[in-house]
Amino acid sequence: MAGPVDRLTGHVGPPPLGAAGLPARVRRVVDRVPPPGILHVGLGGFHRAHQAVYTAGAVAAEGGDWGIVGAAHRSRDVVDALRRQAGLYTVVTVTGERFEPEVIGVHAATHVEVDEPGATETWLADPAIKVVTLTVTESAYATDSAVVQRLARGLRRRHRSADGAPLSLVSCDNLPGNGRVLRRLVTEVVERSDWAERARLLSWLESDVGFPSSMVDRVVPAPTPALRQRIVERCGYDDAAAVAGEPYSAWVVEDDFPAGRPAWERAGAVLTGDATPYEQVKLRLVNAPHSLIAWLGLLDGVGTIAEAVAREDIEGAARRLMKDDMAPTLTPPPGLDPAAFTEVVLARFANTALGHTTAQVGSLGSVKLAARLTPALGVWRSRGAVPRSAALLTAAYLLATVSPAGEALGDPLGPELRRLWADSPTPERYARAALGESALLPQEIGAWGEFAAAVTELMGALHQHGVPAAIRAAVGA
Ligand code: CS2
Repeated sequence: MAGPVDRLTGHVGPPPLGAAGLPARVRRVVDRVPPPGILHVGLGGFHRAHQAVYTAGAVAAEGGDWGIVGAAHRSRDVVDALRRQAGLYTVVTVTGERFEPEVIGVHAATHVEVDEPGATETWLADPAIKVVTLTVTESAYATDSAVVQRLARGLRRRHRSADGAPLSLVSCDNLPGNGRVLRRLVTEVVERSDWAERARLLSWLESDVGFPSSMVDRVVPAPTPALRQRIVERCGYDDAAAVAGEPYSAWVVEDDFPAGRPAWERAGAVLTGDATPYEQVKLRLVNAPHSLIAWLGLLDGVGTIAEAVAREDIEGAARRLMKDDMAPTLTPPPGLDPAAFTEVVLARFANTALGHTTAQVGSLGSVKLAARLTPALGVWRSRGAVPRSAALLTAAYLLATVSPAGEALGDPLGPELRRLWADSPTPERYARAALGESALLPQEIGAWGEFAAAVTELMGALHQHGVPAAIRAAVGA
């Protein structure tokens, strides 16, 4: 089938994915979209290149009614595309040399929450749904967040109408103990409600609803028009829901699924009793250096993570953060050697085909620091030693957030930091005020004098002498 005709030029565009058969070089992972069994909240690129790929692999290996109902919050593009493309979309694995497209088809239904209010809750109450997965970003984990409120209302409906059929909610966001956090938040919403059945609902949540924690890992940048164009060229069709990701992918999930789950282990996931050691390694040895690279890069006007980590000084700073300040705070899972993993991570960040922007990784800074840095700071404080690379990370965050690029980073703490910056006579005073007066760090860490002194010193170096000099100052050179 030919694609749309351009009204001005008469040029026939590429057909949309799914209109004609797939080219021989593009593999389709599952032949048929399975009936719904999973509700996913947050239909972004990461979900499409991660959990959906594992589910497609699981269904391809073992079958099962594990189609995904995808709920997008606001954005219509992906929902429109998936509807047009009968649930199909392309995931491309990319490196400098590789461009490997695969077609995923596991989304049985999709909706946009702001257009169909109540749809997510209706699905949550449907006994066909046995698993809910979530990628809603770190900032949605709060009792007053729309996501958590919606989940609580949906669970209430399920408890009433589906005879309380058991299910599990799996957080796939980068937060320590994400499942436990989610359980606590949902429980708090119910406790604070005036719902008559509150007590029964709470005991049902306790006995019949699983909140497994999970560690997710794959670098998946926001898709670009260039990717879409490349797919037209390489695959011969247009795919408005396509996404690209790195070859590396990992998912470790606590095996707490009272109503069953897809055979994700057949697609490479690890099912475990306790995801904590994996989560800690992920946050401290992947996400923390990612943030450092992003903010140092942003401060020097470097556009992508790959370009930033190609700079010897920035790569060295990231390696020291991992080796000196993060690895010594970890009890890694059996078989994981932090030194070897560090090199794997740095090589992943060097992937030039990803085009992952420093602005994307640098966004939502205060929320990310709370998950990536604060727990390790607690360890160092109790040991009475100052982690200098962690202080550099904090200073880089504080300066990037008030830099000209900072406003676009969407950090909830941004406006307050910009106010403190404007009110402070020197960068050093700003650093002190940010640590002492803002909600960036827990009080005891904000009040930790030696750490504050290191951040203040490195803030001064960053501001007066620039990134390379501050990196040298962090190692005391
Ligand atoms: C990144 C993560 O944007 C960010 O904050 O650090 O999205 C990172 O790419 C993934 O967690 C990698 O698994």
